[in-house]
Amino acid sequence: MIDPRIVQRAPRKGNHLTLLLCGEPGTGKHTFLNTLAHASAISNVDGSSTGGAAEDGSDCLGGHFQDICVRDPNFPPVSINAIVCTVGQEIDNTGVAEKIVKYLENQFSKILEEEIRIKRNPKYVDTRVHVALYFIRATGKGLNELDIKCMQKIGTRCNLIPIISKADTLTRDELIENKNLIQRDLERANVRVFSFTSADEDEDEEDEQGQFLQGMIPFAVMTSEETKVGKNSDEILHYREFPWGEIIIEEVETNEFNVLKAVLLSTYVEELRDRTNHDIYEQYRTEKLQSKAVN
Ligand SMILES: Nc1nc2c(ncn2[C@@H]2O[C@H](COP(=O)(O)OP(=O)(O)OP(=O)(O)O)[C@@H](O)[C@H]2O)c(=O)[nH]1
Ligand SMILES: [Mg+2]
Repeated sequence: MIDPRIVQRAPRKGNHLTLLLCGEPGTGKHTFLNTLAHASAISNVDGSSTGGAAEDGSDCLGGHFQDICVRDPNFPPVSINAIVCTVGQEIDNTGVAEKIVKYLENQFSKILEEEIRIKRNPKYVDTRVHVALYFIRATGKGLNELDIKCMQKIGTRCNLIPIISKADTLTRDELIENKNLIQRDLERANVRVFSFTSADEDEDEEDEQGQFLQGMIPFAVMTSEETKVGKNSDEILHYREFPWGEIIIEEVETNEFNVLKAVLLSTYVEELRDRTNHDIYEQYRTEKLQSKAVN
């Protein structure tokens, strides 16, 4: 179900997005990706720790790379390069945030090198990450230190969208309380979160939508890998079973996964790419070229 407040963009050819999914172990990163993929299963979803952008061995992020093409009848097709990175699984987590940022910067550095080449490589593949989804444990009240540190760093080099996963494990009141605590912690720590609101005040309709989305941060999502075919044979529905019955992920009105899905596959896909290119990469580029000029 698509929220009626979300305006869809007209389908575009060649929609593409590079997605980084970060968070503590077991926060539902792979399940999110599977649900987003609109497939009954993605082969190799727990995939190799190489592949994709890391094939040249220069990135050493230790993430899992996954390429998917989302063919959901409700949205234009989008091809997604996903990198799934688990944080907080080591006893000593110092350096994990830096490692992620290094990965993000390495992709910028590659394109910068390409740009200043006299003869450009026509086959150059742009591996810059357009959006980082940061998965926050539903049961934590607010943010822990590692989450704050990682998000502070990631937000400087990527469009960052925080998510509370497994929202179905909280009551409505618990969810509201947890959202408020996370919003407070994000603000206190000056985490740079993706802004949905338009700087252009003329765009009233979009700004209403932007404010609606901004107020939703962190998005509270429920996802599942269990699937069945919907009424239309091209429709795949994800469900989660409970002792009291089952829920269809796509049909739960309060599930903000459905809103986030529209954001990623349609409404903000271009904006995420544009901001990566024009704001975040541009800032990196200026810093690098200035530091070269000084040295
Ligand atoms: N109740 C509930 N469980 C979920 C949800 N999403 C995922 N899970 C379950 O949580 C467990 C972990 O999910 P994964 O997707 O493997 O988590 P992950 O973040 O990829 O974990 P790592 O690879 O260890 O970092 C699985 O048993 C999922 O079925 C959800 O929305 N609600
Ligand atoms: Mg996983």
